[in-house]
Amino acid sequence: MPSIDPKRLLSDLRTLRSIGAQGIGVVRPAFSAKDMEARRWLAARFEEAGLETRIDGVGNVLGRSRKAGRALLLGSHSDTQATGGWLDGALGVIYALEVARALVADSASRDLPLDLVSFQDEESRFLGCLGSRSLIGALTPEMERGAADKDGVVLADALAQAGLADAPRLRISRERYAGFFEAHIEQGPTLDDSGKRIGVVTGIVGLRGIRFAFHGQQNHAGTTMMARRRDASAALYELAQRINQEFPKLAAERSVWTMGRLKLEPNAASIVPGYAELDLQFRDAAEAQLDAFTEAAQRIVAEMNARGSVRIAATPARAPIAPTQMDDGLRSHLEAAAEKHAPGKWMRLPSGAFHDAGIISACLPAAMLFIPSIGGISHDFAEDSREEDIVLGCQVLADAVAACAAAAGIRGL
Ligand code: HGY
Ligand code: MN
Ligand code: MN
Repeated sequence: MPSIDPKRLLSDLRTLRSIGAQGIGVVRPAFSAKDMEARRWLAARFEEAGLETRIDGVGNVLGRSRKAGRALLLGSHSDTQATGGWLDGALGVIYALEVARALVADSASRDLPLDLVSFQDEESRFLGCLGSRSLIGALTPEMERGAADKDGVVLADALAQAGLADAPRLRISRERYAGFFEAHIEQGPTLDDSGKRIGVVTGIVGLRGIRFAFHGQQNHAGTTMMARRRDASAALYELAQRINQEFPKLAAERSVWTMGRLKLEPNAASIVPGYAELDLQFRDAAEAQLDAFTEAAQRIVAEMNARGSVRIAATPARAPIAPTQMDDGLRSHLEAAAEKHAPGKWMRLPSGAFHDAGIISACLPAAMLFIPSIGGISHDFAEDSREEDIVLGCQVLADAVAACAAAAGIRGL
């Protein structure tokens, strides 16, 4: 079986971390200068590993094996949240690189065609999983036209700014790949709390976002009596309160919802806000549960609008992501490798975070491996994992990929 090189793995993870580093965290938002610098660095590493590599028209880095025949695809994303941890996405991209190098170094797997990818904008600066959607042909012109970041920068300008506007966009095909593996930090507490070292993902949550716009009347905070007000902020707080009262009655075991972004205009202490915005995001493993939350939110808005003082408009805040199940066949190779390298120290679990594997699974069989996040922290500079778990996870992935290729009759030529 192939053996990974722990020193090389950790060294490349640390080098990637240094591109966009801010203290212990990383700031490498999609299409930023640091993001593109990291993508060029990755492309050079993929080329060194013998792959024919391109950065495509939406910023995906795709390294294709020069060996003929069906292949396996491995990877994750290298863009980060605005306050990103050093491993979210980066772990899976560097694992893919290290697994490819380990397999080439092993006579039994030397000729296996492995393609590597770093997807673009998984973190939804413009559009969640933009790159993986593009690679499977699921990025529509309508989605692109409406895509803008929180500062109002539109996607087309970011593409031009990154020098990608004229680069061809790549597509992956079902015919070429027997499957896709993504390794990722868990980003939650389940593995860490249970003392497990490897997670094999059963399914990935779906997600929807609604943006509520509140249209009221700006006015003086001292002379405008309460009965005369059309206070956009008061309507926002009421809607948020009602969601926090009604959603728990509907929620399933792992349902979550977040109202992490709001805007008040003009955002001044002595002015009754005339305009406000609130973003609601909710997630669950079942489409029907997401429907129930959507209907409840729409009902609350209709009831509040019937009162007529502040007009509320609800629009999709982002492209939805459907819940997905991972492929049993690919999963079985991850489970066997986990049992070999971490007997009794692995578990099956659902993913509360969404991932590119959820998008790719519409086109290819997909499977995910998790390593523990210390304290379950992620999307925060403090995100971290134990070095021994980082090394173990990469070896488990290498074994699983080699076993999957053998089982799928992938030999390369
Ligand atoms: O939000 C997520 O689930 C992912 O980490 N972007
Ligand atoms: Mn991620
Ligand atoms: Mn993330």
